[in-house]
Amino acid sequence: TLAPELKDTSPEKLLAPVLSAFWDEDRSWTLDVYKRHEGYEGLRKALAMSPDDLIAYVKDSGLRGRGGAGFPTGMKWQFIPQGDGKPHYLVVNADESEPGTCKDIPLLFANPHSLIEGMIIACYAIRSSHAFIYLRGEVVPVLRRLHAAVSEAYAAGYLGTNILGSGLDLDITVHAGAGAYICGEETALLDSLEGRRGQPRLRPPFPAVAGLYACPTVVNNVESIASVPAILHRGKEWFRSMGSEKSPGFTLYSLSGHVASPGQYEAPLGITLRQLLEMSGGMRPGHRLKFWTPGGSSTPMFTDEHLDVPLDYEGVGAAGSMLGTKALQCFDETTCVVRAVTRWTEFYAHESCGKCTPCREGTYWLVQLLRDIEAGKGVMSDLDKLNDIADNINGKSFCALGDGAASPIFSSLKYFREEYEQHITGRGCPFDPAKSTVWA
Ligand code: L3W
Ligand code: SF4
Repeated sequence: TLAPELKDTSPEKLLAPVLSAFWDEDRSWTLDVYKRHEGYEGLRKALAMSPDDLIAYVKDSGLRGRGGAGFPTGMKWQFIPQGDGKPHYLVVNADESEPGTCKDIPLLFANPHSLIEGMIIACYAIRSSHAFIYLRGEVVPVLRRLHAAVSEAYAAGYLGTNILGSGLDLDITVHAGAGAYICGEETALLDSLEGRRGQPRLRPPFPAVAGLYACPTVVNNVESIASVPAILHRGKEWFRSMGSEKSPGFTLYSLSGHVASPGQYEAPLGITLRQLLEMSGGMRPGHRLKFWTPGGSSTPMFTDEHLDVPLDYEGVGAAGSMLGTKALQCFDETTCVVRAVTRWTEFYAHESCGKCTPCREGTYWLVQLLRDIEAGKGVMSDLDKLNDIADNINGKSFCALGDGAASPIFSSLKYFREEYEQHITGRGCPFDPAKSTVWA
């Protein structure tokens, strides 16, 4: 359900970039280059509105969170109580760690000012004077770029006191995490930011009511906030002219795996994997698509039968998965699905924070079974056991990590049960490891 003007599926139309428009330009991360590309123009428009009108504007644009859940951004801002006498906080979740997900880090590396401008706009809307960026700790070059960009913004009067004469005061703190996947879960992130071990909190209360230091807090993904300046500058109608009614706008799709040209592809929501592959050069030469994830390993996998599923929240949902982070990991026919699922499950078992029993024990048990099956030591009843354990994790865990761990088990058994059975009857993996390039 692409907007009418986007029925024109020429590459120029579908890939007209916004967030990634000048990533290839020399010193794209600097304030000078950003300002040459309409930088900080959206902020001027935002500051001319009242905070309430600004929230309504972002709500009307239809922008939905790009961190995995697709929650309406303007509605999240509106949840922040007003006149409560407490400080309000904006926290940007830059703890990108989901397997396959790799859009926020390149965005921050190449264009950090789009995030900073979006943060100033968001803080004006929710009446916050202190914002945080919680960055995945391993990406030191991005940390340096962010610090440099924040310094540039202070020097130019976009941060600090009385920003652009508007009366808005704002400080931004850049915080590097210590590399735990669970700290991408918003409440674990807040605990970590407060100096505690990152473990999820019970919700409700949601962060909008009691977040950082028990104060009203908006937690948004990098890409969500970085999309806001263009919406202000070019208008909500422009944003709504892309994508579909319920999933408007543009977004970053991350193509990885056995594709000819892996990378970030910016396109309207609702594009299909077939279109993205056609435009990006397809699978690697001589190979065909076997399975793929629409939004990282936590989203149920798809097969080559799903190439025409519109990649928006409704389209992917109707086909039985989630759009998630739009991390399109593509695997060809040389890939052993049992091996892939084993590696993902090892990741979840390693990253489980241990707070709740279904996830802590269940992911460990799944790994034992999968390793046995892969090594040719499995028995047929293991397949029902896998399903049963995943069923006891899914919906019964404390946070979404548990559900994410169950996803690849369910979907791989749904589409590739025969391949599991081959491992059991053939007493080992039927794939030639020399030909499979994944995770040697
Ligand atoms: C106030 C209410 N706020 C919901 C807010 C909530 C949150 C947002 C979405 O997980 C998914 C997960 C991963 N009052 C509210 C409210 N909110 N009701 O809305 O909440 P939720 O619970 O739907 O999702 P979540 O906890 O944010 C995100 C999936 O994304 N995922 C993971 C991606 C991984 C990364 C990464 O590596 N950094 O992003 C991929 O698909 O499984 O289902 O802000 O507070 N009544
Ligand atoms: Fe921790 Fe896993 Fe439970 Fe989430 S589901 S709280 S990661 S043990």
